[in-house]
Amino acid sequence: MKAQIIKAVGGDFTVKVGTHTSIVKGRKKLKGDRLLVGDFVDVDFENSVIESLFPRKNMLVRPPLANIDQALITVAPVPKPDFLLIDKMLIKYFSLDITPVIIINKIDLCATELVSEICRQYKGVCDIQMISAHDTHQTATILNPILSGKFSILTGQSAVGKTSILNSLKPEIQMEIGEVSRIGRGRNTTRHSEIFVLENEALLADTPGFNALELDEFTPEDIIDNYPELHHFGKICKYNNCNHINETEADCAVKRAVKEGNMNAERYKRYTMLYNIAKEKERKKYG
Ligand SMILES: Nc1nc2c(ncn2[C@@H]2O[C@H](COP(=O)(O)OP(=O)(O)OP(=O)(O)O)[C@@H](O)[C@H]2O)c(=O)[nH]1
Ligand SMILES: [Mg+2]
Ligand SMILES: [Zn+2]
Repeated sequence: MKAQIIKAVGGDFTVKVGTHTSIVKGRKKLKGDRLLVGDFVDVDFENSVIESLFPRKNMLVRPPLANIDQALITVAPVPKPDFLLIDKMLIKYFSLDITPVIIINKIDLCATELVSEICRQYKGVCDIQMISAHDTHQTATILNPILSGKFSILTGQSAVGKTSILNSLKPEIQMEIGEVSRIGRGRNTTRHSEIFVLENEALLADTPGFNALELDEFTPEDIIDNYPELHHFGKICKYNNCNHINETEADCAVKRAVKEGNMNAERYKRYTMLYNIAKEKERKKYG
């Protein structure tokens, strides 16, 4: 029977079918395929053993998770957001067919500046929501409809409140939360992966925070492909293979959109940076 792995501890896998969960083992022949939390598997429930693995829609390596539908990119007024990091996350999730949603958390702190900044830069790129994880009612009202029926992950910088959001949505679990360190960076409290089942078949996993992300495997074309604004304006560019950097505003629709305020200039500037880094990497690799 088809089931989904929602937790893995040692060789024990917790699998879910509908509202039913049970703990099973993996067949020895599956050793070659490492089973991940999020994997769909065929389970022989009589013998409590996983028989086979279904193909994955996508997977993350750190933390190891499979078949993710949606990423809640969490930001907060403290620690201060790193916009380049947000852009890199967006590129990565778009490339994996994971729908990103920016969650502005800690709006009980002074967040108006951050809210307008995020809206200015990311409106039209992805959905943006505002919550305070300390307000459980508000968090549930806003997030439950977004999470319904999908497997989502909480992701983002350390100490933005990812675990607090999970705790707010599922008060009975109360995972350990960390303090924001004095330099505002946090200290990575969350370490293991497990999927929590919320109302309306919503699946949610917390992930450890990070403060850096490398897009090592991304080519310059991948960077372009996973920047939605470039898709939009790039389609009407005069040049077929325009990188939207070298041509003039008269010819490049993207540059024109930036000049006319239709594409955010900071997003564009960071695009050129990421494109050039990927280009340089390609040059070094292929001479
Ligand atoms: N004022 C305020 N503080 C919050 C809110 N949400 C979380 N915090 C605080 O932010 C700190 C970090 O919270 P965590 O939930 O551990 O953050 P995290 O993103 O899971 O951190 P890592 O697991 O280290 O990546 C804690 O001190 C929380 O109490 C909020 O909505 N408002
Ligand atoms: Mg955490
Ligand atoms: Zn162009």
